[in-house]
Amino acid sequence: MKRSEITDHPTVKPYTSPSGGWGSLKSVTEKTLAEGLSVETMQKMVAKQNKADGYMCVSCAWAKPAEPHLAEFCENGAKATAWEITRKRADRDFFARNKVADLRDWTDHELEKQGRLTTPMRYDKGLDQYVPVKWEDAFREIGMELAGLDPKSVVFYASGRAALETSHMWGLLARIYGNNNLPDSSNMCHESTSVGLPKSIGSPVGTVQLDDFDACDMMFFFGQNTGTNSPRLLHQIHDARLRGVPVVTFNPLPERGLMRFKDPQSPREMLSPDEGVKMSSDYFAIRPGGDIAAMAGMAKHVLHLDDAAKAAGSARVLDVDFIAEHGHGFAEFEAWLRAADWADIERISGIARADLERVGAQYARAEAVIGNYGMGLTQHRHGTQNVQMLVNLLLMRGNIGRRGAGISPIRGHSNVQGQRTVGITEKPELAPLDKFKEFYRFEPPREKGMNTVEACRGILDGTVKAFLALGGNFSRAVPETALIEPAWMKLRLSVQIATKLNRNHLLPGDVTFLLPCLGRIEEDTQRSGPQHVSMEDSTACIHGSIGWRKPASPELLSEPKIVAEIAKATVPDRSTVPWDEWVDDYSRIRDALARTYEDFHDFNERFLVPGGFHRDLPACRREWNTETKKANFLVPTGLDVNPDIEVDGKTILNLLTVRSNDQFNTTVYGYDDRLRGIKGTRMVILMNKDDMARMHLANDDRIDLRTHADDGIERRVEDYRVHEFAIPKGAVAGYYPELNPLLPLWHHDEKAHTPAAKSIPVEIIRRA
Ligand SMILES: Nc1nc2c(c(=O)[nH]1)N[C@H]1C(S)=C(S)[C@@H](COP(=O)(O)OP(=O)(O)OC[C@H]3O[C@@H](n4cnc5c(=O)[nH]c(N)nc54)[C@H](O)[C@@H]3O)O[C@H]1N2
Ligand SMILES: Nc1nc2c(c(=O)[nH]1)N[C@H]1C(S)=C(S)[C@@H](COP(=O)(O)OP(=O)(O)OC[C@H]3O[C@@H](n4cnc5c(=O)[nH]c(N)nc54)[C@H](O)[C@@H]3O)O[C@H]1N2
Ligand SMILES: [Mo]
Repeated sequence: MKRSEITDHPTVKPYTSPSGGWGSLKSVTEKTLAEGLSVETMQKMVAKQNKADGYMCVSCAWAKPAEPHLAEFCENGAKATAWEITRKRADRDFFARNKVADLRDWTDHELEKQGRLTTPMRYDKGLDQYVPVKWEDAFREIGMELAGLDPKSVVFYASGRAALETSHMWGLLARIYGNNNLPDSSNMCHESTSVGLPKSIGSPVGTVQLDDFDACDMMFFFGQNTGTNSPRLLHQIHDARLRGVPVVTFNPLPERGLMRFKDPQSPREMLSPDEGVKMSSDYFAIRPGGDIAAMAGMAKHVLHLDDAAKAAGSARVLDVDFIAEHGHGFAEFEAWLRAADWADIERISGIARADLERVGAQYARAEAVIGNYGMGLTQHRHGTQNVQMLVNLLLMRGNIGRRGAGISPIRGHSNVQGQRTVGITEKPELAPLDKFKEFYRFEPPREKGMNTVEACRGILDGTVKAFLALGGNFSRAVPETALIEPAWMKLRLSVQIATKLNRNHLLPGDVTFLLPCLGRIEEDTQRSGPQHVSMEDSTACIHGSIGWRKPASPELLSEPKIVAEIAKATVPDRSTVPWDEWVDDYSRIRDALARTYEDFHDFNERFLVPGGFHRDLPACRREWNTETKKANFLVPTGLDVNPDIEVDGKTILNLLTVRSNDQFNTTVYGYDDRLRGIKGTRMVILMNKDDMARMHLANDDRIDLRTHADDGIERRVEDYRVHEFAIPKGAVAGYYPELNPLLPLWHHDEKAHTPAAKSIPVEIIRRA
C-alpha cells in the first residue's frame, strides 16, 4: 500500500445543505458500517454516550448536559466512537508483515485504519519491525533506560484524552523521576487561553456553564468551527437562535455549522424542506489575524454610544458600576481605543466600519453576552492578546460573572482542560508541589520544565534523549515536521502508549516501545471490579465515565496500570505513592485528588451526578485572582495580531491550517470535508478567486507551497491542487497535519508559545 492521498476525481463544490440534517446521519452510518460494527452496537453506543451511567465521548470537550437528549451524540462523536471500538486490528501478524520503513510511506488514514493495537511491541532494529514483547520485560527495560538518563533530558507528554486519574499519576511519575517536563497538547491549542485569562480575570479557564446559554441574549463566535469540532454546541446555538438571540460570527471561511443547521433530533426540522435554522445573525469573513481590530471597532463604538448617552443624560452604555468596582486599567484601554484609527481597523479586519458599528450597537443593547472562541484566536503570534481583547470587550459591559454571560474558550480534547487542572504542566508554580512532597514523601523538582516548543527544540538539538507519550501523535502535531522526524530517530528511548498506530510510532529511536492501552469506551476491570474514570469538560464540569465494550484484545492494559508499572520500574521506593492500591481501585486515586485540590472535595460522591460537578471558579462570582485583585483591561500592543510577518497579500499569502469534518486532529477518518463541499482529497489549497486570477491559476492546477522566512531553512510541501473558495483575498487555507512542514518552530504566540498555525506566511509555486 502506498501513499494515495488524492482519489481520481476530487471535487470542491460549495456545500449548501445545512449542517446536521440527513447528511450527518448518512456520514455516521457509513463510518460505523466501515468499522464492521452492527446496528445493535451502534444503538448501544447511542444509548451510553454522554449519559451519567455511560461513557464520556472521546471526541471533543464540549459540556455534557444533566438531562441529555436520548441521543446525546453528534456526527463526529459517533465517528470517533466507531473509530475506537472498530473490529479491525493492527495485531502481531500485521507487524510481522510490515517493515517500519515501508509503513512510513502510508498515509495517516491508512495507518490508523488498520485498527486497534493489540499487543505490546518493541522495535527491532535488525528486522526493522515491531516484535511482541512481554509487558514485564517492557517495563523493566524502560525503567533501566530511564535510570541511566539525566532526568532533565526526558519528556513526559500527554495528549488531552487520558482521564484525571491517569493524569495525576503521570504528573507524579515525572516529578518523582525528577523533572517538570510535562508538555500537553494544550501547549499547541488553548495555551493562549491558559496564559491570557489568568492575567485578565484570574481564571485559567472559561466562566460559562451550559445554563448560561439558555440565559444569554447575544453570542460571539471568533475562529471556532462548531459544526465540525464541537457539534453538540450547535444545539445551544440553535435554541438561542429560536429565541431570537443574535449570534455574530467572525471567521475567514464560511463554516456551514455556523450558517445553517438542522437538528437531527427534531423530526419537524428533519422532515421540513427548508434549509434549517440560520445560526449566525451576522457572519463576517474577517481577514485572518484581524480579530483585535474587529473587536476594537465594536469597542470603539460602545465608547461612542456611551459618550452620546452621557451627553444626553440617559443611562450609560458602559457598565460604569462594574468598571469602578471590579475593573482595573480601563482609562488606558479607553485612551488606546479612542486613538485607534477606523481606517486601520477596516483595513486589518477587512470589515466595514458601518458593519462593526451595527453589531457594536447590538452588543451595547445586550444584557448577557457570551464570547465563544477557538483556534482562530489562539494560534497566532498575538494569540494571548486576542484572548485578552475579547475579555476587554466583555468587561466593558460587565459580561463576566453574571448569569447568561462570560468568556467561553471551546476546548479541544475531551480532558485537555482537566489534565491542566491536575498538575500536567511544565510550570512548577501551577502544580501543588508542596502537597506532593507532604503526601508522598519525595522532593519535587522546582525548575520549570519544557513546553511543547521547548521539547521540540530539545529533540532537534539532541538535548532531549527520551520521550514518553501518554497518547497523541506528537511529531505529527507539532511544527517543523521535516526537521523533527529525522531528529526523533536519534532519541535513545521512545515510549508510546496508544490505541492506534500513527506516524510518530514509525520513528524509532535506539530503544522503542509501543504499548497498547484500553480506550475509554472499553470495560476496565481491576481487582476491586469495574472502574470509572473522570474528566473535565470545557465548562469546568467534572464527569464520571465507565466503559461497556469488551476490550479490543485480552493483552491490553489500562492507562493507570501502564503508568503505575512504569513508575514501579523507574522510581521504586522513591516516594510513598501506593501505585498498586491505586490501580486496584481508582476511587482511591480520586480520594487522593480530593485531598490535593480543594475543588475536588467529596470527589467520589459527586462525580457521577448527572451533568457533573462544577469546579469553583472565583471569577464566576467576581472574585479576581489577579495581581491587582481586579478584572484587568489589558491594552493590546497593536491592532494586527501578526505584525512581524511579511504577508503582502500579493506573492506572500497567509496560510491558515484547519481541520476537515473527517478528522480528529492527526486521526484522519476519510477524505471528504462534507461541510466545505470537498470530496476525495486533503491535498487541496483553498484560494480566493481574485488571487487565483492574479496568479493565473485555475481550479485543479498543481502547486507547491513554500514558507516565506529568512532563517535559511527551506520549508516546502509538494503537489497540492488549488481550488477557488470563499476566503478573503491574501489568505489561503489547507489541512493540518499535512501542512505542518511549513510551520516554523519559532513562529508561535509570544507569551504562550502556542504555534501560530493560523498565520503561516507562504508563497505559491506553480508546478511545471
Ligand atoms: N471532529 C473533530 N472535533 C475536534 C477536533 C478535530 O480535529 N475533529 N479537534 C479537537 C481539538 S484538539 C481542538 S483544539 C478543537 C479545535 O476546534 P477549532 O477551534 O474550531 O479549530 P480549527 O479547526 O483549527 O478551526 C479554527 C477556525 O478558525 C478560523 N480561523 C482561522 N484563522 C482565523 C482568524 O485569524 N480569525 C478568526 N476569527 N478565525 C480564524 C478557521 O476558519 C476555522 O473555522 O476541536 C476539537 N474537536
Ligand atoms: N498546523 C496545525 N497544527 C496543529 C493544530 C492546528 O490547528 N494546525 N492543532 C493543534 C492542536 S489544537 C492539538 S490539540 C494537537 C493534537 O496533538 P495530539 O493530541 O498529540 O494528537 P492526536 O491526533 O489527537 O493524537 C492521536 C493519537 O492518539 C492516540 N490515542 C487515541 N485515543 C487514545 C487513548 O484513549 N489513550 C491513548 N494512550 N492514546 C490514544 C492514538 O494512537 C492516535 O493516533 O495538534 C496541534 N497541531
Ligand atoms: Mo486542541
